[in-house]
Amino acid sequence: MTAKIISGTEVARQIREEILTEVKALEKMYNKTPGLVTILVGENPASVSYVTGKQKTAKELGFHSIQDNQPMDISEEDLLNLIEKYNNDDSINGILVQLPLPKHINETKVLYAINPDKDVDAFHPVNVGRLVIGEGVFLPCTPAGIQELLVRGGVETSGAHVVVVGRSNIVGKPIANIMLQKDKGANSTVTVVHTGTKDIAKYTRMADILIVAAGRPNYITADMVKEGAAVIDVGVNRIGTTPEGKAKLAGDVDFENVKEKAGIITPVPGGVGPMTITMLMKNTLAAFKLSVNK
Ligand code: L34
Repeated sequence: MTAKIISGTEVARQIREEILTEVKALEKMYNKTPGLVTILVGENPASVSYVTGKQKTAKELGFHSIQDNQPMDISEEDLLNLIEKYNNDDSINGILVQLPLPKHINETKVLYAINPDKDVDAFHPVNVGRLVIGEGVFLPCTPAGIQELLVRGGVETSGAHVVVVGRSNIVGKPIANIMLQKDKGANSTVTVVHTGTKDIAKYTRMADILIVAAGRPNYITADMVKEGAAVIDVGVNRIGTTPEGKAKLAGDVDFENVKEKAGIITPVPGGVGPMTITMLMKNTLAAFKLSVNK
């Protein structure tokens, strides 16, 4: 079987159109648009690329958007003060601090500092807790994008066995929690495998839906995938440079071989990545609506 390829770029474009329509209507009513600040510490090339994508999309949607670049050696205290400034800024509905942060800064402390109502990443423990009990206001962007790809890709999730590879706070843990909710686009049986798992392939071969966030290029090979499975590749590995000097990207899935076996598959680039950015816009719009309805 040759898999149907779900284009995240295409699905993201549709969702952005929906967001733009709503933003225009809200602007007429309230004479303002959603405000998003993305804070970038240092100049990690991958982070620069992702944050640039976020800002470009926010501008296209008519958001009030600010890119706040800080030097690699900013102190933890100064970063916390900066977050406090945006917590108190009424024109800002969403605050995103791009991860990873430099080692001298305590990431947990930074995530705690963001007002949960402006936490469009949904990384604050309050939002993590809400998600776990099924009361999520914002869903973390990458997992929300994955769920949306499954739904719009026509994948039946109810009763499906979802196997998640990786247990990060950004992807693995939240997507596992989302998929097990008794909810539309979820209601799945969930298994999480990770570096402590014995015989990972034994589990991946059982997956109706395989979600891979391992951070290892071409880690999932065709023999690890069940015939007809839906395979969502979250990995964005930089494996070199193209002759034009651009970063060469590879997913965590051996796409060329796995696509001959899977029923549905997402590419890298152009799969989950663009969805992550678009779900950030959706969350910022939701935060804006919360603030105007207060
Ligand atoms: N705070 N930190 C915070 N929030 C997030 O949601 C993220 N993440 C992850 C890393 N750190 C974060 C992102 O934004 C990963 N991530 C992300 C965002 C966008 C893309 C990939 C990862 C993306 O647009 N990927 C493109 C290729 C971009 C390129 O060429 O570099 C794609 O098509 O996959």
